Amino acid sequence: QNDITRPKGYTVSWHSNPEIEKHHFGHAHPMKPWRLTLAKGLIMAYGMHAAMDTYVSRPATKEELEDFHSEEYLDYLKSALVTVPDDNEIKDFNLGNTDCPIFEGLFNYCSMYSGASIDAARKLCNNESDIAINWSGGLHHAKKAEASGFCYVNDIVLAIVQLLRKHPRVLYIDIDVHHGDGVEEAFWSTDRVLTLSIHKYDGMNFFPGTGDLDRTGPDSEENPGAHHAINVPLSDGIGDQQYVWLFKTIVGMCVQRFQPTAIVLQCGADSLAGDRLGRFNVQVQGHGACVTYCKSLGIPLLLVGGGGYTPRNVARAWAHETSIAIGCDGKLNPTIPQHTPYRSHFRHETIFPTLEEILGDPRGNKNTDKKIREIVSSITEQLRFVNN
Ligand code: TV1
Ligand code: CA
Ligand code: ZN
Repeated sequence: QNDITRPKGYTVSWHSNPEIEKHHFGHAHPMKPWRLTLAKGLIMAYGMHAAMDTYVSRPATKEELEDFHSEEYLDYLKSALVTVPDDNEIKDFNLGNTDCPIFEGLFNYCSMYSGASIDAARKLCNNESDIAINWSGGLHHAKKAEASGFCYVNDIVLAIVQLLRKHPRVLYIDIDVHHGDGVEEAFWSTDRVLTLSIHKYDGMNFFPGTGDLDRTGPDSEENPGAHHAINVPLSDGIGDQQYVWLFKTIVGMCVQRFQPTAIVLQCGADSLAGDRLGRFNVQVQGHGACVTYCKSLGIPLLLVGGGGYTPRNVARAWAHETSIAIGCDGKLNPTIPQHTPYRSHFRHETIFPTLEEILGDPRGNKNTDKKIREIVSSITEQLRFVNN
């Protein structure tokens, strides 16, 4: 049995609101907010909530949302009527297409997940929390006045804006399989935020089509943001060994050069093996090792969710990462990465997975060790220009 107690010497806060999970993007849309219900089911079945300060988050206010988004965009988002998605029509603010449909309660959904990230950031600022968690956040593609890739409001940007009130330097790390373009763009011209995204890159063949290795910040050396964007473009099929080595090596170098006073880790679970949209072969263990490494740095840490399109794998990853945050990983019975989730929490699934299905059909690894080393040397060169 599990006897889960509060971690000694530090505090973990969990920010969520059951309202968020009830929204639907529409039939066949890969983004399923009910994956959060699955994750919460596992976290609570293990008794992990007893080890955290749990907060029911509130919707972000208009003023808070305007810290990043334009008033016109927010007004439109609030008043947008449910429409039939139509890709051929060019819509205002990139809203109402197949990726970003207008659905029932859309504005409520956006303000709720954003409120949770803002609350989480404030807890870190007040020193009331050392690791703050919002699995409903992490929607990294949203722009100032534009929805993009299932993201409407950029809760990460809003949370970082809160952190910057107290923290001189914030390191943003993004392990979602997609490029964290919205966050990168928002802090493109500042040297107070170092953005690092690891993602699949294949030119315009993989969304959003940006994030090549040479995308390092504004071209002008006079611009303070120069060199403060780091991109790690990868090919299909990368596994735990290469991924975790890359993560620790690059994050280690970034922390040494940049000396962040707070870290935001976007834990998009679409980088896991077997994801419906992703192409990587990272396991729950490898994904979790990234969280373990960030925690070990002893810097205030904000964990947010993101992508993740095979719901049972998303739930297993975020439950496992919650256990890492509170320090009970490896002590759970059954251990999350190995066990097949039990029926009651997976009643939405019609087909029960075999172990092979959970681990993902072995995708051929297209990433050579040589290429991985080249990425590290290029970023080593880039970081010579970053100092604090
Ligand atoms: C409705 C129904 C929408 C089925 C979208 C996959 C669907 C996709 C769907 C889909 C899908 C994308 C593009 C093409 C841009 C478009 C949360 C016009 C089976 C953070 C967002 C990916 C990832 C967007 C978000 C991408 C995140 N892929 N079926 N749409 N062009 N959009 O390629 O980073 O995880 O796929
Ligand atoms: Ca990424
Ligand atoms: Zn993604």
